[in-house]
Amino acid sequence: LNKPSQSLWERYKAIASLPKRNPFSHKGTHGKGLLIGGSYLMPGSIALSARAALRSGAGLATVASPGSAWPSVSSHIPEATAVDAKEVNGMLAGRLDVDFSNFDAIALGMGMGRSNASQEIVRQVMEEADVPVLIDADGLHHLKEFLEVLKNRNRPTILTPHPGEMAGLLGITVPELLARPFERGRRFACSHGVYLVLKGPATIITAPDGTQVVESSGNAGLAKGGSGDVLSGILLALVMQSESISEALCNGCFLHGKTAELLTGERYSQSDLLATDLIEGLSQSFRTFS
Ligand code: B4P
Ligand code: MG
Repeated sequence: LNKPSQSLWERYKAIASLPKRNPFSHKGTHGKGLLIGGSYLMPGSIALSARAALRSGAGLATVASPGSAWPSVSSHIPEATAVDAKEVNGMLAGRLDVDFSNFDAIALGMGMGRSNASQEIVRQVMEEADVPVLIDADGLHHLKEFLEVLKNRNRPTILTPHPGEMAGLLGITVPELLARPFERGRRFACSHGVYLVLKGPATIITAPDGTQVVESSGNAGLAKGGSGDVLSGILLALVMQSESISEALCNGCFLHGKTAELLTGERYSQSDLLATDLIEGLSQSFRTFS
């Protein structure tokens, strides 16, 4: 590895690089995102991600989830469209009959479940989708089985693990990872050619060339189920609206964290903040920072 390049993401950088709305734009200008995940017993995750993507400026959010989960998903995000997907025991199964080239980016794995039958979809997306792909949550669990596929992709791949998921990808313990998170993250991102968003109170964003940026906004209000799903939706939207993947990832983590800070300084406390509050609070962040 060459000499590490590390920096902090700061408010002025976010203000300079957050996407601006063009008065002559249409929904295609801002990106059509495909979100793959959700299951009968876990419909909330993918709904949170889709709603966060649309609240972060995406032009269109299309959800591929089991039909049995769709009524619940759509009741939380009526603006989303759906594609038909096969399921077994309430979880995605087999291949998706979708033309991935109709989308500008894909987010995969939130609430998907860990059924072996769902693994085929993760492999299909990695092998066939010629657009940026973000993988989170159960998608990372499936990806562990065929990491070698990462090197064959010629479009950006973004992995967004929390330390538990990252330790799983590396086959080490969480304390081993957290003893050297920069070095471990950098080696993984460089050797697999991926963008890595290693989440935590200080999130480390590593590009495939080893460049690392630390984004440290946010607070323990985010330490609650669902906040990671919201981040995935924000990142999907910003990736579709930005020239630079690294900037999009830094800005997404910044918006996510700053929204928690704004909300817990006003209406909510760190104890009662919900992921859904975070999504609705995004409008305050956009008004403040862009
Ligand atoms: P999961 O079921 O995997 O948790 P999750 O659904 O991924 O939650 P979510 O998607 O909402 O949050 P995420 O962390 O992705 O958890 C299952 C098991 O995994 C747990 O029982 C545990 O054993 C293990 N696990 C989970 N988190 C772990 C961790 N951190 N270390 C070790 N094991 C873990 O995203 C949360 C978001 O909030 C991120 O953006 C993060 O940066 C932010 N955030 C969380 N706490 C924060 C804080 N104190 N300050 C600032 N930001 C914070
Ligand atoms: Mg998560």
